[in-house]
Amino acid sequence: MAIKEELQKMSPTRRCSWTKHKAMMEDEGYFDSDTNENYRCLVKGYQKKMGTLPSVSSHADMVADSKLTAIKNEIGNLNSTKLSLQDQARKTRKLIREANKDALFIEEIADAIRDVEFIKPENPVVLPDWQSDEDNSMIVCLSDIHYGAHVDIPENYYDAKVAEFLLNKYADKIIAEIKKNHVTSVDIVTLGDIIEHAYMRNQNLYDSEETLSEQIVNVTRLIINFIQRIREHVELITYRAIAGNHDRLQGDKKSNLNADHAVNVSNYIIKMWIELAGSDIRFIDSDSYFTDIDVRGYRFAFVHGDRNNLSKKTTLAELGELHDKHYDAVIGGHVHHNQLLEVGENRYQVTFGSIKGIDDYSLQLNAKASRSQGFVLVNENGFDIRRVIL
Ligand SMILES: [Mn+2]
Repeated sequence: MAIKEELQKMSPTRRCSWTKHKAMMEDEGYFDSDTNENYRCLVKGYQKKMGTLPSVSSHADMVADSKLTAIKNEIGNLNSTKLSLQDQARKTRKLIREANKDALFIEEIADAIRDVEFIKPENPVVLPDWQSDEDNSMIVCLSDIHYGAHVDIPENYYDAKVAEFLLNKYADKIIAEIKKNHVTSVDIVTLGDIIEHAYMRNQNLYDSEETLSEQIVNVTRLIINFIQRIREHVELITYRAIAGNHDRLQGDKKSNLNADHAVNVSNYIIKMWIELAGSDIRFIDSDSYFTDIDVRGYRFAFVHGDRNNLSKKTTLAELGELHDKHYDAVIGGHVHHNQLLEVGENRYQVTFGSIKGIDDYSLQLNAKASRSQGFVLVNENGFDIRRVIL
């Protein structure tokens, strides 16, 4: 009504221009509900009244969230491309480094071998004791030498010289048992941690005396002396060795190749010594972290003890299941103290002590224990697990 009156008041030219203007607005969709600001405000006002209009802040969040997601996706795409490139570059660098490191390491080992004088093997005939009908077999365990460690605390002193002295003392005690028990064959089993290894824990860095290569070569020289010392009293001798956690050449347990450990290198040196120097010791190949021996109908399994918990009563049964054998005993080291656990009828889980003895680390753990090693005497009537205090 008001519009009609207004139009009639207008001059004819003005009336014409207004009508044209209205027509233009219609063409541009001014009165369309989708693009009409007034109409939109009307709808919003209604939504607000009904309580269905999102609040200002949550509306802003909705917009920001979708943008953020998009940005995140974009950055994510960029990043993953960048990371895979970086990863590849890192892997390549690592390969080059490792190849050089391996070559260096082999050279270092060769140098260390040149510097060390190995004992000349002798293979004497050992006559049996005619006075006795008894004859026994023996398994001699050698565990946790931690060669290269330097311990200087009120409770213990340990270094390379002490290691040599203790290994000789252990050999002599074994020889006394060999004579007493008329032992005619000996299986020597090294149970791991032959070296301290400089790179494992920060503390070990300060407690180590020699380089890694020197540690491996020098402890191998002592092991060879130990074997030869016993060989002078028994003709039939085998040697085998498994690795411990300290023998791993890389600190990281997961990244480690299975055969990448000091015992592997040591075993090669011992095999070379047997072959090149002419010893009649029999070297027995075994897995890196497990070996077993059958002696006169009894079966013994050997682990270091870091991967198998010898205090857990089911470990012997589990190893038997895994290797499909009935084991009479499983023997390990690692914990640096002597323990004998009967887990079935005449079935045992055993840990022998260490050559190294108490150190700062065991004091921190409140795990003091004496130096000890051990052996098993076996004959047709049974077996006897014994420790040797050093
Ligand atoms: Mn150890």
